[in-house]
Amino acid sequence: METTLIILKPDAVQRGVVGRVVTRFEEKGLQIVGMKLMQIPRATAERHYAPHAGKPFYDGLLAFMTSSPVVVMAVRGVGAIAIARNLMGATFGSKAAPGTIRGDFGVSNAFNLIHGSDSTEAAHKELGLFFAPGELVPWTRMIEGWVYDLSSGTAE
Ligand code: IDP
Ligand code: MG
Repeated sequence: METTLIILKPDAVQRGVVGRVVTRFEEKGLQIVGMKLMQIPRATAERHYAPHAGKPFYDGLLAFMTSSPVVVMAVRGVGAIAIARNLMGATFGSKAAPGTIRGDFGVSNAFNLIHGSDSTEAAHKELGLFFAPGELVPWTRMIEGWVYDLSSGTAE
């Protein structure tokens, strides 16, 4: 099982598509184990996007991400990091395939609705940036045995 950090960016909140985007994760079978509305402090955005520091789009990205509230989610499942990235689609809305969140909801390069961690290391770091210990809720999902084949003893 993996847990990944998802951010519904300011454009998703302002455009009123939070519910429709969250639904995609629920419908897929991923489990929400953390969720909150927040305005990202500048220092948190800088740490989150540190790998992009110095790139031409970095300053604009920080301004965008701190400009208006976001919804942050912790999402759990077998292979959740890669599944979430596939649900999101390619980085630029103009290039993202139909059927993906970015492909269906946006056309912009920067305003692409959603962030998802891209590796286990990134997920660990980013979950720690946005959720305090105790804010993640490890609840038992009663339909687990219909989302996964549990007959071998592990979720498949
Ligand atoms: P990702 O979000 O698909 O992982 P990254 O390359 O990590 O894409 O870039 C982080 C974010 O920075 C993107 O989601 C997008 O909002 C923004 N971004 C990336 N490249 C560009 C660009 O060339 N122009 C404008 N914004 C960009
Ligand atoms: Mg990235």
